[in-house]
Amino acid sequence: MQEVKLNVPNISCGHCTMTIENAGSALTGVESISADVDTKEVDVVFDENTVSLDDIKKTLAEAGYPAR
Ligand SMILES: [Cu+2]
Repeated sequence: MQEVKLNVPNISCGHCTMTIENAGSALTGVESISADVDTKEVDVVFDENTVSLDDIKKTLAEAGYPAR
């Protein structure tokens, strides 16, 4: 299991955090995902044998929230 903190500059409200969390947790291998509107950070815990960090970043970008 691996944990990363992503910086996602365009988180602006609670709806954004919900969109990110829903998109991320729909990915197989993502154990937990939590977005913070104040810090604009997304904490992701994932199984690196099942899903790659690139896949997670791609999914978030497709949802409209590219990580920096
Ligand atoms: Cu928003």
